[in-house]
Amino acid sequence: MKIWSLRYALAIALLPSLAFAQLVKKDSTTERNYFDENGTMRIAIATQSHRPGSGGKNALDGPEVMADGGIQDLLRSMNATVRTSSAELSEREQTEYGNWRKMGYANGRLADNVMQNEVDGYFTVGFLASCPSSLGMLGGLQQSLTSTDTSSVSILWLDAHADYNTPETTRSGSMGGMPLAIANGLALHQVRRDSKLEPPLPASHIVTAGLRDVDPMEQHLLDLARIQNISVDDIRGLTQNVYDQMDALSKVSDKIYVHIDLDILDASEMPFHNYPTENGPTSHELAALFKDIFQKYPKAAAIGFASIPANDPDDIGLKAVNRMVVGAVEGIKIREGKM
Ligand SMILES: [Mn+2]
Repeated sequence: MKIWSLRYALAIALLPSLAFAQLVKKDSTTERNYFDENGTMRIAIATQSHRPGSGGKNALDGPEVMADGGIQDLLRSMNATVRTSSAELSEREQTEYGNWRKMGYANGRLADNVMQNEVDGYFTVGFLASCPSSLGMLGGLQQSLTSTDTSSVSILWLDAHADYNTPETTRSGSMGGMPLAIANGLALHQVRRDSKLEPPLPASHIVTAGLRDVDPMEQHLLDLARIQNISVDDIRGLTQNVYDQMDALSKVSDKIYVHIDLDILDASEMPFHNYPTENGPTSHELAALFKDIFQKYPKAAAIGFASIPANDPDDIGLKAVNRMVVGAVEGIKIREGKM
């Protein structure tokens, strides 16, 4: 008798605080801040090593090289705790014979890790084997949101290429040229769903940046969808267009993923990428952009990089990646008053 009444009393006493906890939990944007009570930033490095094809002309070395290329010590020297995860296929998934299906599975595992990082209050830095891994980054951010009613993630896509081809418009047949179209729900729905991105992103949740090598049919699709672009000159000059586009993404979404194909860099910093492209921004200019974006836009929630070439003389590409990660982290520290 006595125990029962004690239980009731406890339950009644706890009810208001439980209800309050629920309310607080719903507001994910104010709850998230990536710092512990001592002001130490929590950063998670998430690697995903599976790619949809052979990797093109040059094998790209990518995720492990980026994760073990000095960035962890660099971040710790900036008063951060760093943890790592890698997206591992289950035994059943490993038996899958199809490379595209496997890509979706690997993205699903990446999505699990990114979601856990968000739940635990860790800022995710993705080191990715190729651009289709961006679907797993988006999937993880979407899964971390408390409501499944809307697609509240958006993407800033920095790349010399739009990667907005579909199986209809592609000339190469490479899935590496399709991830943004897949994220937008134009094609390969099963890959997107395996990446845990459902529903897809509306076109208004997508902004590209630094494009300078777009296929004509791909450009037609971009024009139809009215997808906005931040030019290389906008990046260099931090022009009003940067803020207009970031304002637009902030307005329609709860979490913004910043994705970088390293071939956005000028060929002088990425000489052995599969598709080196001239007239790109430098890593210094991009680091300044990321510092500014992550400082000014609290919804900017993760950053991911794909991928550095195995042939990287003097670690020039690796140093560029580290510089850009530091830029983003500095921006977050400023926005949270920790710098
Ligand atoms: Mn590219």
